[in-house]
Amino acid sequence: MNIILLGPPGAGKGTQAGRLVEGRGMVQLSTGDMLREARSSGTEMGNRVAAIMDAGELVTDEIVIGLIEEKLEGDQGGGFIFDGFPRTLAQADALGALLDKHGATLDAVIELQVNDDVLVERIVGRARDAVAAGGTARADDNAESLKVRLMEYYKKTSPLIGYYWAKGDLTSVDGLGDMDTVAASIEGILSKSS
Ligand code: B4P
Repeated sequence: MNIILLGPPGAGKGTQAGRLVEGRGMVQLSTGDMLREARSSGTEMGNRVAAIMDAGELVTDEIVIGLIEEKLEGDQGGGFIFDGFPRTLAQADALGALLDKHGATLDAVIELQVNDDVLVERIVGRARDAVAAGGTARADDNAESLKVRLMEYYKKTSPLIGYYWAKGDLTSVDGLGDMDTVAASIEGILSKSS
């Protein structure tokens, strides 16, 4: 089973993907994690994406699609969770073509719905917790970058809701509940799709 977790920054895509890895043995493909790994490795590509991410903007489709393409060559295990990918219509088209190429299907697209006030609270909370624990906050977890991240989401990513709805793949989930409640809603959807 291959699924997409869609939603604004801080909606809980990464959190819920982690639950699905534990509970269902699925493989998480987080483009955010891949890009953070690339930037910390100091490669040319990593240096290029660092400034874009810190400003809260989307990294180019070409780079992100290339990262996903590499991962899809690997073992499919219990199926893929696309966490934070696709984020643009071009990425959605590319994912469709890549899945076709591998003879794979997309089984569900789950949209996590959370309002802006709660998103801001969660991201600011994550930054505060990281500092309180003696670490450093993610460079893009600040009010200024978050404003850009939200604008990018509404402008470039939210059109994917209509795109997948028209294909009959989309289910929306209330992402405002606690983590266990959201996880139970997702499990309910996936057990119907499998
Ligand atoms: P991501 O790493 O994907 O980060 P995100 O959207 O901010 O977070 P997510 O929704 O996963 O929230 P999380 O579970 O962590 O992207 C970072 C950047 O990478 C982007 O801005 C962009 O620059 C770049 N990028 C990534 N993918 C790209 C692509 N495809 N194309 C172009 N650029 C791309 O949760 C956040 C917080 O909320 C956590 O502290 C968590 O504990 C808390 N939380 C989660 N669920 C909760 C709940 N139910 N209740 C209370 N708190 C909750």
